[in-house]
Parts: sequence; structure tokens; C-alpha cells
Amino acid sequence: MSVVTYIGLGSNLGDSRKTLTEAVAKLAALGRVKTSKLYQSPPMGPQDQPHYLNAVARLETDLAALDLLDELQKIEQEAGRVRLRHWGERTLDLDILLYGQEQIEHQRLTVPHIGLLERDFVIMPLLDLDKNIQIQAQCLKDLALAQDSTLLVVADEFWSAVD
Ligand code: ROI
Repeated sequence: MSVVTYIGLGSNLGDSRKTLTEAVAKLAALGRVKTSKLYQSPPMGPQDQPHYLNAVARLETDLAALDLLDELQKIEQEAGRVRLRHWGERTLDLDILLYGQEQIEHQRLTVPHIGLLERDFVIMPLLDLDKNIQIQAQCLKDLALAQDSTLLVVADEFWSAVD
């Protein structure tokens, strides 16, 4: 039985666009993938770090949540993931934002992702993929953050297509 999951992608070290494109290609091996637009966003956390590129992938997969987490961590490692400091710059971050309608409280995984409702760099790409998406009965498009967002779109939803 396949589940609709949403994966947050972020990078602000190295060739971020290439890193994110390669990550999406690897996600495609785990199920059917569709990507949001690609955004540039100012860092949340220490301000003396580069802007991030952010996007969200909708993934329909047969993987159980923790197996999906294992696969995402593998992809992060393959990207040569570097994390210089807490809330600091990183080569590649892949976060499970939503996993079907499930609420998961596990030592390794909390779903919906903590902080989701405070992060426009997650909310805007989620809305690209489903403009009526709700989280715990909250319509994301009604959030003030969604209405006031000044995120910069750097590419349309086909940014990850490889030829
Ligand atoms: N800030 C932005 N803009 N985008 C991210 O993906 C991101 N990821 C993080 C922290 C350090 C919280 N800040 C971020 O993990």
C-alpha cells in the first residue's frame, strides 16, 4: 500500500542546485516523485551563512516511515553531507515533513516535522504541490506566513528534470 509523503529538501553548501537535483533523482527510485518550485530563502538560524535553496518533493512510496528515513539518510551521506554547526550550513538536508495522515513520535522521527508551521521555505513549496493541503485541520494557505511570504522563486517545478 503506497503512502503519500512530503520530503523537505534544503542546501546551502557547495553546488546546492546540483545537489538537490541529484537528490530528487534518487528519490525517484523510492516511488513516484513530483517536485515543487525551487526557492531561495534567507537562513533561519545564524545569519552569517549563505542563503538556502529549498524545495519539497511529493513522494508516493511503499516504504515504511523508518525505512524511508534510512533511505533519506543514505542519500544525505552520498551527497557528502557536511554540517558545520547546529542550525548552521549544510550540504543536504532531507526531512520527512508528512507521512500520509500519520502522527509519528519516535526517537528518530517526529511527523509532522517540528517547526513546519513556522517555516515559509517549507510551507510555500508544500502549497505548490497541493494548494489545499491541511495539517492537523489547519489549511496552510490561510497561515499569515503563507500570505506574507517574500521567498524568491528561482525555478519552476521542472527544475529537477534531467535530460
Ligand atoms: N534555513 C533555511 N532558509 N532553509 C533551510 O532549509 C534551513 N534548514 C535548517 C536551518 C539551519 C534551521 N535553517 C534553514 O536546518
